[in-house]
Amino acid sequence: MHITTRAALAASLFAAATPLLAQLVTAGPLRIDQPWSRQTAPGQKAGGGFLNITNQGRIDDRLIAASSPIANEVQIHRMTVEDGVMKMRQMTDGLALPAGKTVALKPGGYHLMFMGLKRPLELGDNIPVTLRFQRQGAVTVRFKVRPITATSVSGGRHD
Ligand SMILES: [Cu+2]
Repeated sequence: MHITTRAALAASLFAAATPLLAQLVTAGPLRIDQPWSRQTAPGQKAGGGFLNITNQGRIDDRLIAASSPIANEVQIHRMTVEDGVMKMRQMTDGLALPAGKTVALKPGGYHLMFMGLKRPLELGDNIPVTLRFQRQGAVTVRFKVRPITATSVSGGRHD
């Protein structure tokens, strides 16, 4: 009984880990790791984008904008708790990428928001997204679409 359960658990962990092999892109001193998104329901107009960005250089950089053909607009967001309520805020000045540090964009924290989706994000899609950095310029990476159950963002809404 235990063995069966453990085998099933191992199998599900493996399945969950597989998409993480996705992609590593470097742009000068910037290393962009594991860009991913979540599948969306029909009619859903916004979706989240997640990735890790490591600045391996000695000079700070900044993610200042992003765009994608699948959305009218891609915004940089931050999840905050205000009066006990989770809210998402647009970071209009972009996201600082300090020298020597990794910044994680993940559910519940910083993330990209695909606003005005032109079609649903489907499992297995690789969405092209162009990231624009203050120093490094534009870099296009592909966001792998993972199952909606991959993680759960608890609450959060756009003002
Ligand atoms: Cu958001």
